Amino acid sequence: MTIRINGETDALIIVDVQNDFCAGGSLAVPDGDAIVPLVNRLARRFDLVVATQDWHSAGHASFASTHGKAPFETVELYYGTQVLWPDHCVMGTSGAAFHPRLDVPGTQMIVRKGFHPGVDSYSAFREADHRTPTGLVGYLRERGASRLFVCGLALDFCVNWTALDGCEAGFEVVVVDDACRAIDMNGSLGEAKAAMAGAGCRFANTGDIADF
Ligand code: VGL
Ligand code: ZN
Repeated sequence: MTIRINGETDALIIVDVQNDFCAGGSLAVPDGDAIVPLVNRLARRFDLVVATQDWHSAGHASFASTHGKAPFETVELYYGTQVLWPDHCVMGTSGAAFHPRLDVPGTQMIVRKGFHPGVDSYSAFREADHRTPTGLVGYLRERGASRLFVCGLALDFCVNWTALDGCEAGFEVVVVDDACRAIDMNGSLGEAKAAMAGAGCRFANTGDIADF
């Protein structure tokens, strides 16, 4: 399979390549840093590049500490079951900054998400209440994008939700597998891949992209 990038209609979405999700971070994704060189190269192949930043208020509802619970326990919030995480990506902190070796100067739009204190937002498109939009669907449509390539962290959470919402919004979605890493807790990676495949997302590796 060789995929040719179309500068007019393809967009790259780089999900949450931030310090707290990389080695030494509070919610480090195993081997997360390994994708950075691939993401840097990928970004140079696209005319339209969007990056997301997990960007939580202090005391966020997705933090275990907020509920006096342990990380990776769950809690019921008004929109459903929420996995509880170590405090991470608090807005303005170094943990929320992009990885220092992420070198994607052509990025045109940065979407921050998860800043409402009471609701999480894994997806680049809408918050976990499945209602509140980030505005990214409109942005991409206005910019003429019809196919989205998604890479980043973590494959089973923010990449997954972004890919699913992208499909639902009517975009063709290609998940760039080798430019992602997963948290993989309690089978979450297998479930995420099945959900993405079921929704019509395609999977590719960077090597499948022409002239990569
Ligand atoms: C993420 C857990 C909590 C992610 C963000 O970027 O996949 N995971 N917040
Ligand atoms: Zn988060």
